[in-house]
Amino acid sequence: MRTQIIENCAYYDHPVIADDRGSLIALEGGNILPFELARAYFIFGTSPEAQRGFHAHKVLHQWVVAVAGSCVLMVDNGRERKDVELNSPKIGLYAAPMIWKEMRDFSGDCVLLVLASAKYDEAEYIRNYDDFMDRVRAAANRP
Ligand code: T46
Repeated sequence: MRTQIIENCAYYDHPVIADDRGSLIALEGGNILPFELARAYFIFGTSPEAQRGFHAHKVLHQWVVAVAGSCVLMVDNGRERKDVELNSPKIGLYAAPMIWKEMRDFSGDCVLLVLASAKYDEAEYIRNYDDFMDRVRAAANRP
């Protein structure tokens, strides 16, 4: 099931394959994920005071899963912003390009898995919020 959070950002229930041995979730590029998978990374060992993110991506699509523990992810498309608690491996948050993200309130056991549509490219990040908003406004004014 898809639940829209804000425009261009939604969370999805993962299909869970469960039997008496436990559960398995498979995420395939172009099938469950609305992009082909080029990179996976994960964030762990975060302190409860840590804040991460504070950027948007020009072209990158991402799928974010708290495979263990929990954290709060703030998503902002330049028109609206919302806090989402990620606290289950059964939920994936999809963020299209041009979503500003901030992460906080990590539990000590949090492992945040991120699946991405391209390899790491620092030039593709927008790390300044005013720059992000300028780009949002420019896109809105484009015919
Ligand atoms: C995002 C959120 C959810 C690499 O060398 N390769 C990589 O693939 C990544 C993701 C990062 N790095 C380097 C770049 C920095 O020197 O690792 C360092 C920490 O990265 P950053 O400060 O961007 O980490 P976060 O947690 O603020 O943001 C990360 C991702 O960068 C970002 O794309 O959406 O997680």
